[in-house]
Amino acid sequence: MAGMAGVRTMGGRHVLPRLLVPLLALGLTSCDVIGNDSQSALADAGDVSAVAGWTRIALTTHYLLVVNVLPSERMFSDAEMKSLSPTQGEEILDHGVGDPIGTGVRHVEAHIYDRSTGLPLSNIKPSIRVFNRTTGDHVDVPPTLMQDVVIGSTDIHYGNNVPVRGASDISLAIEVGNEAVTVDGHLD
Ligand SMILES: [Cu+2]
Repeated sequence: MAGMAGVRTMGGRHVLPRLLVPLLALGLTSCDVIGNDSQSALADAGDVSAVAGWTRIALTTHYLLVVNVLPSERMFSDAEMKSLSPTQGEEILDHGVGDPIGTGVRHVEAHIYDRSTGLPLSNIKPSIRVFNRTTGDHVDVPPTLMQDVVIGSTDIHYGNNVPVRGASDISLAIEVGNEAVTVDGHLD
């Protein structure tokens, strides 16, 4: 797992939430999707699902979403947090499922912010579905509430590990209440 630390940093994932306040201050009012491809330079490292990832930002009427597709990440239960004291991965906060990591598995997650307060939400149940436009398949992402074991509560978000093969164009459909948004991307 140590080799993945650099990938996470290169993906810029941990920087994005800090940009949210200035983004909101700019008064973004449309539903434009701002793409920010962050394909890793480590793409020759073998399993592409372990090195590629990207981020999208999207707006609905009431919510701002930061959506990430990342290499699979281990998700730890309360008991595992205590017994293992992990230094990398995600802490499960709602006793939800944490599906296994592995080859061909991606970590799909959505940080969902209330546009009126700028605060991340942790009391909702979004639905997250991955459509693979290349294969025609789709998979539902169990919306487990979690946070990075190092960053903590400022990283609070929903998602899970799900199998999504490489060499695919995908769409992520996310619903929060009766508001929905779709973001698109490619996985090598
Ligand atoms: Cu996550």
